Amino acid sequence: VKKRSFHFLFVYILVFTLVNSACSNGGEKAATQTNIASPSVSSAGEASENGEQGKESDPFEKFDPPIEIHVARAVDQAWTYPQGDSIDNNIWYREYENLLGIKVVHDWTALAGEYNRKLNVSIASGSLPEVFAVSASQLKQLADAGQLEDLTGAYEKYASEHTKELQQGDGGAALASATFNGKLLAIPVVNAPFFESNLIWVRTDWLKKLNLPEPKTLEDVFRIAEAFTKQDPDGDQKDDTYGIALNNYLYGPITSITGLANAYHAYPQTWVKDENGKVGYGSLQPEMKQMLAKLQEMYKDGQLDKEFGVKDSNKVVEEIAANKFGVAFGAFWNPAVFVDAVRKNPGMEWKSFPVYSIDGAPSKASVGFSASGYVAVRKGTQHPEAVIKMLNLFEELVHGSRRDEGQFITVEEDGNSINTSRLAIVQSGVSNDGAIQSIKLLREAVENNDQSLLKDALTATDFYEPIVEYRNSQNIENWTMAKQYQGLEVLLDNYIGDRLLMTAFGGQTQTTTEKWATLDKLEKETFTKIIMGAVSVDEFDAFVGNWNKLGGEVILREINDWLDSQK
Ligand SMILES: [Ca+2]
Repeated sequence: VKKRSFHFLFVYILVFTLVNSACSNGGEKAATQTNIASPSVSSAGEASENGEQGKESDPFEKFDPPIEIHVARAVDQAWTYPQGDSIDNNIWYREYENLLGIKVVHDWTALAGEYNRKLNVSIASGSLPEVFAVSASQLKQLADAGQLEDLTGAYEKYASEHTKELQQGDGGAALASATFNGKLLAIPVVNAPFFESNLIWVRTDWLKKLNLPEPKTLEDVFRIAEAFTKQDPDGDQKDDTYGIALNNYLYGPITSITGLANAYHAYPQTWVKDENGKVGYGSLQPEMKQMLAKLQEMYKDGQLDKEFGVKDSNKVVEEIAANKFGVAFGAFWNPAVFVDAVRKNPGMEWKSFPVYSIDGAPSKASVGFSASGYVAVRKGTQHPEAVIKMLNLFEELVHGSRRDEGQFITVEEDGNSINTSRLAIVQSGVSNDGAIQSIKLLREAVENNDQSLLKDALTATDFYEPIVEYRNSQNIENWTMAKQYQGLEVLLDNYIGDRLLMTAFGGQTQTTTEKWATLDKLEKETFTKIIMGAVSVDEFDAFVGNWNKLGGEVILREINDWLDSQK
């Protein structure tokens, strides 16, 4: 059951382990620039529509005679292959050759943990392969050095309509992040940060017990947290429950403070653009201070666990199972971590609500960037369009009309499920628009009791049966998926359009690499001390100054310079 509940995440996240691992040099932060258009791409679309190129190009046009493409790639020792296959000879490479006339040649492969170091050696020695995965910072470095092929023309000419739709389903932010001085210098691996939005999860069985209505405002949520602390919602006549569950990491998808910050219009751990287009750091916003003051007040009143500062999210989840908490801010998929608690405590029930705002102005959900990595092409490569064709093929076989779950995504062999989609050289995901469209189709299918309405859904199709079954039988086996779906509906009804605040930058600058660990520690330690009342709320102002002094100011300058270079 657990495996199944996470399957949804697999589909749109774990497929990209390859490229992700290639760019996780210290964990590049993900982010977006919602209001930076992609000039090259949008003007490109117009040009081809106007028939500038004459006739339409075939996105799958086969190279004749066949060509060789020299690639570098990250592999993992834990990967398994269908009988007879290998990293050098697999279903994707054969399809590239048969359908597209592209023969893949490995210049080198490296274990995922070694890939970045090895690529940096290739960059330094001027011996780049033709096609390779890069992180945002490697992309910037190579772009500055003029070592990358301009893919603008190849993308205009060969990207299929389907590919373009998927690539631009985030408003164009991912493509813009791969565009320097109007030139598209890499293919972004897009994903849907839409799914990261924090919701308010509430134990509705406790609401019933205390005769409280479901929350409709943030004030209601605070009242509920107080009642859950003081009115013995678990009925054991002991003062042993708290309001809101928090963990010592403060952020993340489970028992996080991000949702509450969003309620105050604060966007911690996010690069936020101001009205002049300059990027600032959301954790420094004055609204953050107000939110921390509220948490300090709740802590003082016994509504937060006195020891949250030493408990990680696993520990907090255990305590949820021990009936300690009835409110938590977290992602739509949190039922996957609550389900063990529900099994242990028959009658425990959770429901998600949108993050209501402190002042009536609609809250926004702050989320990460829509590109998690990039595939680049060395300058001078004879056929840069090969990567576009390989991308078209991936989108077609994994997210398109030729979707082939049993061959190009996973292969079942001897009772084992073998991931084959990760073997593709160019991969990408479903972006926000595609994800949102899929949930709309899912809702239509569920409401009409008609599975055929799922038709073109790119994600979420796994949800249909468990939701319907849960409605019929209330079986715990389907609880997780049914409750996640309830969360997805809240996302759909609240966090689309301008209520989704994607971080404005997804890269890592020189100073981020050097100073981020220090700055992040300073942030979390200060905020934890404020919440616990160990220091005054005004310590926040000193923190802002220190953060800037210890490297933050330099990082913000670097980010703004970087973004300026992409206009
Ligand atoms: Ca109690």
